[in-house]
Amino acid sequence: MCGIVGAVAQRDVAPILLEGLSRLEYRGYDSCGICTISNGSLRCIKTTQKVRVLMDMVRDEGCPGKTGIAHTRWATHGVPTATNAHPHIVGTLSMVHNGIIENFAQMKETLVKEGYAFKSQTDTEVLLAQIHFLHVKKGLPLKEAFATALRGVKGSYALALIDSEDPDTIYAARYGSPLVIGLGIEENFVASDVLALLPVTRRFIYLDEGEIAVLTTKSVRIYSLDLVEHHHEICESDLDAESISKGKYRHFMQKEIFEQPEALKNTAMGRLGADNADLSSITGFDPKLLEKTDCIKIVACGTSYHAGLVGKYWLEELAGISTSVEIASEYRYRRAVVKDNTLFITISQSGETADTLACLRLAKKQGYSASLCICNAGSSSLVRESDFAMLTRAGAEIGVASTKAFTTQLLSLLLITLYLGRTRKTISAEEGRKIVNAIKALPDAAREVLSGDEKIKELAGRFADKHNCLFLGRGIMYPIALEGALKLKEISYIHAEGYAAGELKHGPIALIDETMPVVVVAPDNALLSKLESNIEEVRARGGRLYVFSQEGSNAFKDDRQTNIIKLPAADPVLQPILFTLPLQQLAYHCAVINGTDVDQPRNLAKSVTVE
Ligand code: HGA
Repeated sequence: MCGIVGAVAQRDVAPILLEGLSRLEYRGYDSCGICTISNGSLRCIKTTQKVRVLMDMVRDEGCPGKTGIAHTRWATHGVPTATNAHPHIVGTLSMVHNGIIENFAQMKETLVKEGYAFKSQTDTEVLLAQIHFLHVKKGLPLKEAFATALRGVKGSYALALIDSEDPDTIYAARYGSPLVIGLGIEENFVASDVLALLPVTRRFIYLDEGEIAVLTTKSVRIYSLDLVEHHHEICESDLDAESISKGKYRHFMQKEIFEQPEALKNTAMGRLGADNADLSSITGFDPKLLEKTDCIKIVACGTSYHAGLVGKYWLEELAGISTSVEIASEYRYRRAVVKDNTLFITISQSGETADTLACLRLAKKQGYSASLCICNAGSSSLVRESDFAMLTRAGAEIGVASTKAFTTQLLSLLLITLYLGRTRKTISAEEGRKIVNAIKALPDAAREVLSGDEKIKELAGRFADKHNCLFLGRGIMYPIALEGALKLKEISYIHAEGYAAGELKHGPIALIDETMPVVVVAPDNALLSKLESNIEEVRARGGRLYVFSQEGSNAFKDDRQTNIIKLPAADPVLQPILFTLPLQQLAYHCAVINGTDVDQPRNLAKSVTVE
């Protein structure tokens, strides 16, 4: 969501800012803009089109200046128009913002009485006017005006602010939205993600919640909102600038689908013993605390929530631990009852998902025994604020629709289950060895499944013109059906619903006719015969079935109504991971056929940093 880039340098900053914005495009946005300080005045260019159009505008219209800020916006307040796009300007001040100012309406009312008029419908312009009011009308130096205004904010923000009367300084701050400072030589930067700054630096300072930074070419100083100076460690990033190239692939999502064998190998690397998982690489690992877990609460959003649902099946069945899974945006607004020795697990690709992060903060006051996050971004807020962090090691995921982040989350949950099951002796040494061997075989098994891409592409040809689709699964494959449906709707815009197959007759069966494709995730497992009955119910009503089965299974027969897609047989514990892969490929190919923007589907953002 929203990308922020800022630079103060001894060279023109527009190329740095625009390159940074294009590196943040994957987060999803609806408009973009840039503002530099040029000869003592502000030069601002904005558009509702893509960053490459902004680049053309900057080339044609010119945007010189050694200090500047830029932004990709994902609208929360006010429709996506050039006027509502950031940077906003009030007087000599210009600002970009990620987040939501919840009390902007009250602020606006007071400011209107003070004579302020607003060009945009955004909350951001109101906050900027408030800073301007404190600075210009109340006479506070800009740093104090900035801090004072922020102390009065209810909501969340990452901000970068410049003043054409103070042309060598950027003021930045964060609360509830990510922001990182990049350190150069005689130049300094600010951005919402390190990826934006990798071409110019690898040295970063991560701002904490409620901190302000003042950047010049010579220094970076950090303060609390009360303006007490803070000192931070400098972190060296090991990501390289190439981590965001598509390589030989047409889309990031396609690349990321095919990276899964490697990503899964990385997730498991150094985390397997002979018959158990070795979790010592978990940040803050404390075996005693983990072992006394009696219950688990998992909280997440979207695809990560589906990973949590799979985790519940594993944790209850294999480790015998009572587990419940909740959507973060629901959990945070209800009163939860927490039993003794309950471990709180959050799952998020970016580690900045606003609702999930808010739940973690809430959970700390609710009496959980500890918090563990499963996350792909090692320097994210979720990782920094959790007691334990299990990094999924999927590598940068750019496509908005999550693929490798999901399967590596699943593997992380399986490793945690194995560890807890072995220590609680619900998994025997022999079973443990079998799971370890299955995990070792997983990258090759995933590669084999992915090699069926051409077949899935052909199948997508029969799907892409449909308007609705059902995905069915039972047991641990039910969340995989949910995830398959989510993937399809996210990127191909085909309306899809995932259902527990046993629920069919309680409602959705009314939708079945010959125009409705029904995808069934049907590996050989204990529930297969139950699933076969559900499939018969669909056939009897003329439904068109696409059944993902496995080699060696005699359960289904190809006929006029039924298409069988066989996956290589593999250890049952791997089924949720392996059966996810063709569903990702199906969604991808449907989206390509339908000509949608695969990596940046409409209205979606990669890192959902607003609630
Ligand atoms: N509230 C601001 C910024 C939105 C945002 O952070 N999106 O990710 C606006 O609507 O412009």
